[in-house]
Amino acid sequence: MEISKGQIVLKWIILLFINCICVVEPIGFTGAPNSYARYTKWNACLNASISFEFKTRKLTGLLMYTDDNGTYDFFEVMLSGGAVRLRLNIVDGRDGSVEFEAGNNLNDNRWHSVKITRNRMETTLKVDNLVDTKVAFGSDFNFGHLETNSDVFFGGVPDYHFRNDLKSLALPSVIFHARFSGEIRNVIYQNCSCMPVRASMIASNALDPLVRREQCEINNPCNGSLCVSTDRGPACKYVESECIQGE
Ligand SMILES: *[C@@H]1O[C@H](CO)[C@@H](O)[C@H](O)[C@H]1NC(C)=O
Ligand SMILES: *[C@@H]1O[C@H](CO)[C@@H](O)[C@H](O)[C@H]1NC(C)=O
Ligand SMILES: *[C@@H]1O[C@H](CO)[C@@H](O)[C@H](O)[C@H]1NC(C)=O
Ligand SMILES: *[C@@H]1O[C@H](CO)[C@@H](O)[C@H](O)[C@H]1NC(C)=O
Ligand SMILES: [Ca+2]
Repeated sequence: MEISKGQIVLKWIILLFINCICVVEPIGFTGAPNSYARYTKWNACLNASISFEFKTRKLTGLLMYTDDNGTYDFFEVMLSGGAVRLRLNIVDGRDGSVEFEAGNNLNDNRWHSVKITRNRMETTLKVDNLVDTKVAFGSDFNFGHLETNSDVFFGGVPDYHFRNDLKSLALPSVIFHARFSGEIRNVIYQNCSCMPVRASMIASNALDPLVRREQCEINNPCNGSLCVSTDRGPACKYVESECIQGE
């Protein structure tokens, strides 16, 4: 009896210790000119989703942007006046864009989650527990072409687009938005597959040097399950296949 009690205490001490050395660092954005983080391509097929969490004290800033390399299609997620605003175009044609908005007072320096889910012509924006759903009418619901689509940018888009390659942006106005200042973590794609996966940052510029890599990227303790950064360290989350039977 005494031994097992001691073992339990020891277990707790070890657990606490592990938690203390595994403090999760999110990705820190300074809001400096030309600051951004570049993530792997999102395969935004007809029923894909993308989600992330952010934390900020600022009312405005570009959260996420990806497009089809200058033709028509784009996803732009802004923090605007403390609300999340999503603008997207998936139907070919300049006037096919749809706008969503959800949340308010999100500049409270607490974590907020954003999830965009596609279902053919219908897209849903979920911010924390608030949902906005819109339908894009048109003929072509494919998001560009996977081979030529851009990577996914968080916090800003690189300046080189501005200097000599404005034509390669489907939504050129994206370069004029304020850079995001705050933190972002848990960028997760449902990448045209049945299971959600963590996306990795592949390049960055002018990020906070002290807050650059999530613990889940440095040392992912989850084998098979999804690693999710929380304030107390990395957590392994069992995820169900998101595939709808018969779809
Ligand atoms: C994007 O478009 C530009 C022309 O505007 C082209 O030079 C470049 O190769 C394209 N990028 C990709 C990845 O296809
Ligand atoms: C998502 O899929 C695309 C295309 O297959 C691939 O290039 C990209 O690396 C994938 N991203 C992740 C996070 O798996
Ligand atoms: C990870 O899980 C697989 C099966 O799900 C198992 O075969 C493997 O041994 C596990 N690896 C570790 C390091 O736990
Ligand atoms: C998305 O559609 C593809 C092709 O129809 C299907 O294989 C996949 O299971 C679907 N994924 C989800 C999450 O419903
Ligand atoms: Ca399209």
